[in-house]
Amino acid sequence: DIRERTFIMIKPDGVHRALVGKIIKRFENKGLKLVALKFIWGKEDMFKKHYADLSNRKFFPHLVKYMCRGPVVPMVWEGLHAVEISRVLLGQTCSEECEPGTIRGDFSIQGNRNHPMGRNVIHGSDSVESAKREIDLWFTKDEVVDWKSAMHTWIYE
Ligand code: DAT
Ligand code: MG
Repeated sequence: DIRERTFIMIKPDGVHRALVGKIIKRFENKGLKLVALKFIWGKEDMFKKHYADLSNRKFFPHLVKYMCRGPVVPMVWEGLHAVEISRVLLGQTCSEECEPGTIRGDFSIQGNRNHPMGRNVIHGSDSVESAKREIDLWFTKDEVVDWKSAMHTWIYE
């Protein structure tokens, strides 16, 4: 589905480390299309909802606190298999195990199987269903823009 959408969020460490432009460029380079973006300092209750499926994990309060530590950049990107392709661009959850060439592999250092930790720069939806839920949580209908890129016919045949 070339209209598939995924929810991506640059985390507070990505913002503080001035990686916003570099990260956005990677999604643009791939051929994904930006359909929504904002710059906000997220509130605790939003991150509790966002990470609701992890709420019974021991690291949950730590994770929510980290996400509240600074501004974030929530975005929606659209394109063929956007969810899966974006997860590949991101790399694994654990930064130490990420391939170079991925966002987490290139821009973050700490985190292994035993201690995944939080400072992994970016969030990306793990399924089409969670993408829909996350997009609805962070954006109103009006904030997600339907448009056709001038490059469309040179990215898809
Ligand atoms: P991902 O962000 O790759 O989708 P996830 O949804 O399983 O990973 O977890 C959300 C975030 O929580 C992840 O980016 C880092 C943190 N995290 C995950 N597992 C953890 C753990 N066992 N200990 C500490 N932090 C963890
Ligand atoms: Mg996840």
